[in-house]
Amino acid sequence: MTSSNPVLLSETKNAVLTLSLNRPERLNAANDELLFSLTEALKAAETDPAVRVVVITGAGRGFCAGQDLGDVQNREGSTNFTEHLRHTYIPLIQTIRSLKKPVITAVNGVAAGAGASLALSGDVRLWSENATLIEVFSNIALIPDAGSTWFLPRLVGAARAFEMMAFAEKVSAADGLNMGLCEQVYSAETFADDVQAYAERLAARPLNALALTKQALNFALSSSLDAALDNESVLQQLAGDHAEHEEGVRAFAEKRKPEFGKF
Ligand code: T3D
Repeated sequence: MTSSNPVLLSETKNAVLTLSLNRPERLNAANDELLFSLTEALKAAETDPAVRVVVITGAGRGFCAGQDLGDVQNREGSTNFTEHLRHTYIPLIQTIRSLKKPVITAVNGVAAGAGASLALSGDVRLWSENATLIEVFSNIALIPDAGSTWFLPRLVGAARAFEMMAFAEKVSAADGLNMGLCEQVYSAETFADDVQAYAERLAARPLNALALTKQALNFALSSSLDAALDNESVLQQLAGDHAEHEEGVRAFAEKRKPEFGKF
């Protein structure tokens, strides 16, 4: 099923919802309409039984060039950055991180500023060989926002994150893979098909267990080992009580592949 909003294209195929940021002439730089549309589409996906995995990608040659600087220039008076972030990027990143379905960020081209934060926010990050990531904020004398200060040091360490943020240099796909900024790099020609195939493989996995796994990882990233161990024991109860678990165990005993897709 395909539907379109001028700034966000949406297509569902084989349980995979692909949301494409659609301001290609601005490398999908984000305006408020785009940020609100994306957040709303993600929230709708959470309760849509036809969707098991969400892919966020960009139309054209860019993934997302961050905040639309044209809009910034058109702002009247002094900008309330805190309010703007609280109404736009913060709910978006929180929605991605708490969504009870896997979110893949499929980085087809340049991801800059808040676009880099968005690229890093996925449960899985798949890059095209044409993808680049730039913590570009310091070029306009801002600090990294939309989660970059949380995601990046956890992936590359604080000193490396600081260097990337201070110099705003482009990271290539090959370097991004070596640094752990993405899980896979695919050829640009086959990128959309490779992302779809990966997403469909993920969609066949046990969705309730993956949602709880995501919840456990989110918790563990900012907790002590003792707290994480205890949280696992609580979430394991929720996984073990679900019909998916019964299906997995029965399939093992019957020497067949589990059919998680029906739950
Ligand atoms: O609430 C708040 O406002 C605070 C939140 C801040 C969050 C942020 O994200 S701050 C960071 C904002 N983003 C940037 O500073 C990135 C600016 N863009 C660039 O540095 C470069 O465009 C790129 C490195 C991303 C890509 O370079 P390149 O050479 O591949 O492309 P280009 O030629 O620069 O851009 C192509 C077009 O996209 C161009 O338009 P034109 O000349 O063809 O009409 C360019 O102006 C436009 N574009 C690129 N980025 C933005 C943009 N237009 C508006 N806003 C952008 N961010």
